Amino acid sequence: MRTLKNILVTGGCGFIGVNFIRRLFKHTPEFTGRIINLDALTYAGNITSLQEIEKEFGIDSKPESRYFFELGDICDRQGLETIFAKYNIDTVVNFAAESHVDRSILGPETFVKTNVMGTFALLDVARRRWQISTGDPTQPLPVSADAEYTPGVIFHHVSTDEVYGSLGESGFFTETSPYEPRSPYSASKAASDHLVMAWHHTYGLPVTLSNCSNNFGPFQFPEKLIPLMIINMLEGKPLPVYGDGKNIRDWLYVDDHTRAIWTILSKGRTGEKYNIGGENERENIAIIDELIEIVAEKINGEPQKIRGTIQFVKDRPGHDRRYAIDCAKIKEELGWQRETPFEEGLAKTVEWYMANTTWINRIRSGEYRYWVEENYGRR
Ligand code: NAD
Ligand code: TDX
Repeated sequence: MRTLKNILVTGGCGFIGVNFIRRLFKHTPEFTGRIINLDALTYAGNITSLQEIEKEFGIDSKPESRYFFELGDICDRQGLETIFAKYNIDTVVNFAAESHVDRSILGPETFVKTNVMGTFALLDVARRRWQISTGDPTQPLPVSADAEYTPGVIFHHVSTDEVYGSLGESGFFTETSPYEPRSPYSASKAASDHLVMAWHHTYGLPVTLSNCSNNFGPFQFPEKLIPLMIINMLEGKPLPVYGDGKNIRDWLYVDDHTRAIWTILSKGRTGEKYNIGGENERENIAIIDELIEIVAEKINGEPQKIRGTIQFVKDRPGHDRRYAIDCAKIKEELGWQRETPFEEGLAKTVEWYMANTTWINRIRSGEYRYWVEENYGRR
């Protein structure tokens, strides 16, 4: 078991990052280290999602503080160098990314910048800080697959099942499935995965990599299918279904994903990649149908009336038909398995969005960005 002391979490103000940080502080007693959350606070980053953690564990940056926030971009090498030195970083968990497929189709450039160049910058700075050099520190580091690193350091990269492309009616993605990305988003994530593995094979950097299926749960930005549908149902707005609605995704409750990442960090083998999935395939239209039933029951409404707001719209270009994950490796090797049944996760998610209208309204009004402006000037 690795003991992780100073974890640099990138993109910690996004959906999965927030859930990960909350899990570590609230539900992982064996974690006694510090988290340094580096986030550029793009449209998807919401600092207010971690207010409670900041209050309890940030304690105004006193010596006993265990939570720190750094506003910055993972592409900024100088900034990364400073953070590595300031906090003596021994672990990186790289969540930071542009994550929405539709946005990648409209504007791919930031995807290449953050997902590819950002991951490159992080890898390179981690290598520079962690590789033990017996030579002249002003000279370039010796290149070797057997290079020595500070004991215990680990670089974990969070990736997606979308790198494997689209499945037909049968079959599953395994860790050895060929990469066949088809959207600008998945192509940029695939590139980042290749860089991570290259840094391991060429320079010996201790890395782990995970490819996860579709997550859902609290704090997800309402551009993604499940929160978008819940909010639109609650507000009586149309429910836009792409194409015929029969595209299949493998859904995983976010808590199960963050627990899998913690498991890999603690005991995953370096140089290995692990698939994480919910073994829970659903057609989009079936998910929407389940959500309609849950929402109708909770608001005392008529499912049929909500169903009437479904609108089949133009399909997403290059829309992958089916994803399905074989996660036997993480189950057998590391003992992880999904715990939250899909229906339970879905009900909890609906309840969360119903109870957190302030969070939703802040996103709508952009109010969560005031904090950035007040503290760092207008961006
Ligand atoms: P998200 O879009 O909700 O959050 C991304 C976060 O990264 C935001 O806080 C944003 O401000 C930050 N960020 C963006 N660019 C940055 C930059 N240049 N420097 C620093 N911070 C930056 O994403 P998410 O859904 O939480 O996904 C997190 C990671 O998990 C991503 O790498 C994504 O590819 C991967 N993933 C997501 C899912 C899913 O279903 N959401 C599934 C598999 C893998
Ligand atoms: O309004 C919608 N209508 C619709 O039919 C939206 C937003 C989506 N969809 C469909 C497209 C997909 O088939 O629902 C499915 C899920 O769409 P998204 O929520 O956009 O997720 P997806 O494109 O599958 O990608 C997600 O899972 C893998 C995350 O956004 C990625 O970051 C992750 O890597």
